[in-house]
Amino acid sequence: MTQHTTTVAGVEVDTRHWIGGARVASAETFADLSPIDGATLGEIARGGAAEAEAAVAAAEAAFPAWAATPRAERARILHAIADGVEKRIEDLAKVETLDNGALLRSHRRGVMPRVAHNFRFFADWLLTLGHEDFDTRGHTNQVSWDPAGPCVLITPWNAPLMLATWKVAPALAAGNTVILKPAEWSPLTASLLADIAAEAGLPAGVLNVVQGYGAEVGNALVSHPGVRRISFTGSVPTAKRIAAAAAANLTPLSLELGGKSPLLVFADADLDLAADLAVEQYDNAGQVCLAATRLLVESSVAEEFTRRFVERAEALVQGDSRDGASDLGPNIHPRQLEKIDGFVRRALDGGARAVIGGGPNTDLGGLYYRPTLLTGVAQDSEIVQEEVFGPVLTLQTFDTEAEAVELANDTRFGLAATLATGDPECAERVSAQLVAGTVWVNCFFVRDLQAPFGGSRHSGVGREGGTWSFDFYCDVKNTVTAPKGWKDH
Ligand code: TXE
Repeated sequence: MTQHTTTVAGVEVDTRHWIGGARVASAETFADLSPIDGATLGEIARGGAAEAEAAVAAAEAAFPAWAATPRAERARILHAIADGVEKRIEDLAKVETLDNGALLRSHRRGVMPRVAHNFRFFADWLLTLGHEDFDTRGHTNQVSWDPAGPCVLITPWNAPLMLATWKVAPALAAGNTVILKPAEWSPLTASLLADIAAEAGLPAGVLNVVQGYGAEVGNALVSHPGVRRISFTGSVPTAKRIAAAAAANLTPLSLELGGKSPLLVFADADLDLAADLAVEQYDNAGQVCLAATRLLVESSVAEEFTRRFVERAEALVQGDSRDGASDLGPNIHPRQLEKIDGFVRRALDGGARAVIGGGPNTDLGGLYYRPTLLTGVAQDSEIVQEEVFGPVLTLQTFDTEAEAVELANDTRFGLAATLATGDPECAERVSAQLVAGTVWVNCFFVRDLQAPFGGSRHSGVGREGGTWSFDFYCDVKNTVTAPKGWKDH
């Protein structure tokens, strides 16, 4: 008989879908492996067209009542979900760590509290959304934020619950119903979220979770005409497939894709800070869309910057993500490790030099890749142009501000950029010329949920965060009312 639950780090996780307030099995399953030691964590339901159909039907059925639920009540339930997340931080952190291999200490201290905050933030923001009223020749214009309908949210494996709830929370707050399809390499915490939401009193069918492969259930969901919004975080090729499917139904979509972001280090920068910022780019074993993987350093300080960077990078401890001493865990999957190593091998064959790293960590075995810094790389080379999504940075030098900007902007991406400089005017000038959704000056990863978030060019379409999220997840309507007694046109 098929097992419907699995126990991971002492936590019971249901491996079936969550559709219309009930657990639903599939005839087929797929194995979910831990990147830490390759152990099978569970056999997960492998959804297809039938499960997609059922989930959209459940979301459509639940929509009218949830959309009509007063905002204060929706906000109350979202806060109750946040309470549930906070109560289960330890469970969520342990399960996520085994499932995607990111550090247990960051899941505990940073990520899971932030998951709860995602719900609290959008619950509170919902209550601030006013009606925008204005007058046209005595007529009142009233702009309202109407819920759009069922939303399909497709999420990746690098920060599974964080990225899922960053979409789920505003979609629900806005009065929509949701079908969440987590990545097949990290499906577990989405299932726990379904439990938490149900316990918090979220009505059946308002949040549905379907498991399975992108090309199967994912494709069926994004192609469904009943879906009113699609929000996706993942790779560029998949985004193009989703956009093509959405086009058939004119479904509005928001795409948050990869990057090849620069860190510009100017000669007047605090070089210790710059080196700290650069080493931070190895976080989550480099599997961060925002990572500034191209270090662009002013020639006059390149040698000293490199010395300080290498000192810090060599002090990083690589090991089991559950160990509090580890700074860097494994990469997610054997395929991802192969992909990372392929990029590095081709760069080395093409004449690049590995200042540090340059291959898998053979002392540890498994999926650990050594933090790598490559120099001697050409601007038009693959390693400078393509997202590696592993602990691999390149270093190039520049001599003028204009050259720095030119190099920074010369990829097809435009997600983020980081500047290290002691000159606020330089920061202002350079920031104004960069193509990026977010620019950080002398800092990195500081992120407020009310700020717009997203990328330009191939890094994405649209912005989410604060009002931008409600813009996307709502059908904004203008109602024009004539004054009393008005007869003429
Ligand atoms: O991503 P995919 P993959 C980048 C990163 C990484 C590369 C490949 O460079 O190396 O993408 O990762 C679902 N219809 N990023 O292959 O395919 C899939 O099931 C509907 C950057 O894992 O984009 C999963 O849930 N859904 C990134 C999700 O899409 C489909 C984070 C992401 O998978 C689908 C992750 C389809 N046809 C990877 N095909 C970031 N922006 O942070 C797949 N999916």
